[in-house]
Amino acid sequence: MNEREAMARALDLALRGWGRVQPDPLVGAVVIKGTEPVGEGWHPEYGDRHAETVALADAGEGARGATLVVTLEPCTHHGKQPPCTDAIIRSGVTRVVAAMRDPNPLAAGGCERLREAGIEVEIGPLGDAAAAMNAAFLHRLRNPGRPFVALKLATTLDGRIADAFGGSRWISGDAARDYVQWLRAGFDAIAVGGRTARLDDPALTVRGSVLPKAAPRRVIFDRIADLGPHLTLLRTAHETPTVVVVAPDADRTRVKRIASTGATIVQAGSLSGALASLSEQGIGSLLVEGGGQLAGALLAAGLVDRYYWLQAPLWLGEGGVPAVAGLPTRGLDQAERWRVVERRPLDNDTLLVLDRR
Ligand code: AOF
Ligand code: ZN
Repeated sequence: MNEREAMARALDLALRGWGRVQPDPLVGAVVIKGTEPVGEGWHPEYGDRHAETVALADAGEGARGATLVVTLEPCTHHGKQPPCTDAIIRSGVTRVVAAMRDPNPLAAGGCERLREAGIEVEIGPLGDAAAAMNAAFLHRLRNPGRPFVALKLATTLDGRIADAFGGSRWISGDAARDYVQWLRAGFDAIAVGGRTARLDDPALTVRGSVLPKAAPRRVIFDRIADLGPHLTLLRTAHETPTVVVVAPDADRTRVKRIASTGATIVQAGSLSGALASLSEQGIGSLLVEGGGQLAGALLAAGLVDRYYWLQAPLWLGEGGVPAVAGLPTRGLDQAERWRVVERRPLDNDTLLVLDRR
């Protein structure tokens, strides 16, 4: 196993913390001696041990003279855990390879600290993959005023999310649905627009292989506050916290009826105002699952950071419901181009993960 392979392994290990570590980052680490892996670990849970200390403990005496390969620059601070740099220096590791620096000012500076102690440090291998994995963590440090917003849409080849007859449930296959369950676990909240809440009556709960440390909250964007208390999201608002975003001039009686289900009401005059309020309520990452109106409005306002596109191999034609509505017309020379982060087959469907440049 060379250092690059060790970093790829460390990234895989880091993902085992998905759903358990937010708002802290996913981190994985591998200790190699020559080309022999002698220890590995990951940050398993918010507040729990850091990846480096787990990997070093796994390596034991094997760490002496070895190389520590880790997906994030080791921390220097006393937080919920002691500084990883101290553990690394004690371990006898002589070289550290980190995929990226830690932009958290509280934890940063590990690189310098280790070099002062005579340890060789390299930063950078697979840095893009490490950054993509921790996009929400990085967003929070750069832009704490609004949540990291990801849009997830399962569409047909012709970009439809429902047929002309109201059917929208089974566009993608089982593997794509399992993936969405996994995806949800890593977000602070899952959102839909009011129309989708009324038509699909979704539960937006996590029912997959990862049990999130805290169940994601549910958010409904419904300016007109036209949500009946029988909707699943409102019926279960006492079990799983639910936020309803309404316009300041929404009908008072309707708003009261929604509030009486136990849902929290957020009044906002704009989408960016709504996101700022959600962020104040502790929602640092939001997965938006449609519908087309909400998706289009967020995209048009430049408020989507990441796009998870599940494309299913069928088409529904002109009468089908478009995945994204109301985007302004663009010429090719002006079109917003997104960066491909991941591309993966999920049985017959295709996952495409895109980031805004
Ligand atoms: C590492 N290795 O595995 C992780 C790091 O409160 P604490 O002590 O858990 O520190 C959290 C901060 O430390 C977090 O915001 C990030 O900057 C860094 N996380 N650092 O060396 C790890 N999870
Ligand atoms: Zn640490």
